Amino acid sequence: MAKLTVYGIPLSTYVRTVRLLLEEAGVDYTLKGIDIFKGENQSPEYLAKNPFGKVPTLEIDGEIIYETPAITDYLNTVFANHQFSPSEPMLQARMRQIITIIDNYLYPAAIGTIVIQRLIVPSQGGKTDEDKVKNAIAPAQKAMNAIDSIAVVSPYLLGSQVSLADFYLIPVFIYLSQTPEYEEITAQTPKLRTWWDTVNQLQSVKKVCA
Ligand SMILES: N[C@@H](CCC(=O)N[C@@H](CS)C(=O)NCC(=O)O)C(=O)O
Repeated sequence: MAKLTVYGIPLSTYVRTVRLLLEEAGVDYTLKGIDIFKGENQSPEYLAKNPFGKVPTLEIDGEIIYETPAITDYLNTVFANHQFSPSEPMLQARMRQIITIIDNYLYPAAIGTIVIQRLIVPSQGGKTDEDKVKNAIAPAQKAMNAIDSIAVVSPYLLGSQVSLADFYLIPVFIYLSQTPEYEEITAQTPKLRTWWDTVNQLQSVKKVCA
């Protein structure tokens, strides 16, 4: 049996993406805490595994994989027989499109700015930068609208089977839905609101994102 270790902080959206896949696939793994708020991701030991100091990193039987798309592709192939990616080429392209939209456009605005400013900065005694939040609303809305327009939502993003795209978007919704900007950002994405009502009931989501 392969020995899997996921390095990262349970609060990280990308760590949650990997853990959602592992939970849905029923794969045993160990979560080894790397606290990015305490700078543990910049220790020489961790940088030797992941030179960019990001979480997650996966260790499997002594091999190291970092970057979430590489980790999720590997796990989906080896442990899930590709069940988390649609076989139909157009749906596969839609899945890649959604993941790339999240990485490049949604995450920086929604998590990197709004969630950090609204939830993390005050929790550490700082003051929310309202201008940063205001300026991030339109880019977050644009990304959300783009995802809504290509998602199938029946009931998962690409149809009846949960996919890697769901594992990427769920952690973003978990945090964004706790901010006052959530209503405005999802005002024009009725499909994604319906999707969210379904996926936040999954046992894996309750376990990983609690
Ligand atoms: N491109 C990376 C991004 C991972 C990432 O940004 N992780 C964040 C936590 S959600 C992180 O490690 N932040 C710590 C830092 O930037 O110092 C991936 O796909 O795994």
